[in-house]
Amino acid sequence: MCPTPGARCRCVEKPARFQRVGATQRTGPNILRYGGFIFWKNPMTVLLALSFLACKDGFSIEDTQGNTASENSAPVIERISLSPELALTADSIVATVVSSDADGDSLTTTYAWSVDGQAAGTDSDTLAADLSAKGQKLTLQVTVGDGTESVSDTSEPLIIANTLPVIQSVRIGPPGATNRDDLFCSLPTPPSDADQDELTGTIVWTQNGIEVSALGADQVFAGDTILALQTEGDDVWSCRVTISDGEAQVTQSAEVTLPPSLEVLIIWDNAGLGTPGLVQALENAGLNVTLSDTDEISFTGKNPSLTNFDAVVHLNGTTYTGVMTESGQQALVNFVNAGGGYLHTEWNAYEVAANTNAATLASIQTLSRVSGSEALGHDYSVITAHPVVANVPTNFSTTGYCGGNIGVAVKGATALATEAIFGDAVAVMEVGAGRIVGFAHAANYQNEDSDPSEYCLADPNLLQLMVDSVYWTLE
Ligand SMILES: [Ca+2]
Ligand SMILES: [Ca+2]
Ligand SMILES: [Ca+2]
Repeated sequence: MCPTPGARCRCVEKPARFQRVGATQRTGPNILRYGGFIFWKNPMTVLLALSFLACKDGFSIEDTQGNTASENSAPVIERISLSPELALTADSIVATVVSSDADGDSLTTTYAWSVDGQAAGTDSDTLAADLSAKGQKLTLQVTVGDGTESVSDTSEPLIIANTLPVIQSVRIGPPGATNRDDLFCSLPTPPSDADQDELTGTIVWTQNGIEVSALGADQVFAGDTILALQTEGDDVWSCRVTISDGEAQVTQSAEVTLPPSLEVLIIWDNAGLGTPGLVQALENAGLNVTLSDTDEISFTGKNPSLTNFDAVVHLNGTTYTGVMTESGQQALVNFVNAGGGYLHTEWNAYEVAANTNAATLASIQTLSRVSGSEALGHDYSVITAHPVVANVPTNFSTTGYCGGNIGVAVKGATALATEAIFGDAVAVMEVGAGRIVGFAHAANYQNEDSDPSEYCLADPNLLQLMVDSVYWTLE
């Protein structure tokens, strides 16, 4: 309005300091309506006309005495945006407000957040993360004032989205697992969810890329076990854990490659009788077992070659009638000196004592001979703590026929167990880089007419001793 009623008024440019930043040159009429400068002669016309006089931005009404009107332009809220656009439970929400004032007035902004329609009580451009959670709807009402007038506007609603569960890591243990170990898949840190959603999960094992079920415990959060009997040397095992919060799921895997199985050669006295049971026991313990091409008497060191074997089990029971070839004996001695494992049974001591042709074999025998024995049932006692005897009772009896050597451990060997008739019945010795375990029992001797349940090699404690012996020789 004209500051002096009835006076002549016009629109004049405001002093530059009041203009909006960015205003440059203004051209054209300064009057918003009725363009051009206006002088009014008729007072009635002036009054009527002045009620319509409005100046463009940056111009104010001034009368001919230089008095200016106090007309205010209200601030304008141009934009309210909330970020992040994909907001999660753990996010603080930040508002960006763009507002302006045609008069260049300094502006104050106030904020009123609401969460699901309830005032959040925060007058700040930031809503703290703990004031909102998954699924809640946020709006922000902004009020901008220029000291004279204020205007309000409300943001578009923002709904807090689901946060994925978190799996920190998946692990397969134990460290350095072999095919003798149960494999255990676990989450060292429990899975979490920022929304506190209830979590469910699955574990899927694959063996060389093929899905298999665990035979052990099946608890995603407590861990899942694959039993050693399900594993083989060179296996690649993968454990894939999937955790769901009901809306979305995450997956993480661990993988382990088992070392090759150890290779064991059985040089047999009889490939039947108790030998298949021994093969089975060794294989169940994770060993790869090969039978020699011939019986032990005919073993030459080339049927087969020992090159690819980690350990040799030498059964010399029913074949007491002959001594292994000299080249076979020498191959075994070389094998042990080079670090191979060697298990021998009787009648090695008998042949060494009775036959000069067995002289080469003598250097890898742990027992000397006084006499021999044939009996049904034997009573063993562990006398020295050792890995070889760690998994059998301190005292145990066998019920089958185990003919055997009566004697004592040779110089340099350590007796681990005795038997009531045999004397020293299990003895260990290290030769060169190799390890030897000798047994007084005579493998398949005396079993040709036995019921299979009476085979010496059917005895579970003797089989356990032989399995543990193979592993000890290869530690
Ligand atoms: Ca203003
Ligand atoms: Ca969630
Ligand atoms: Ca023999």
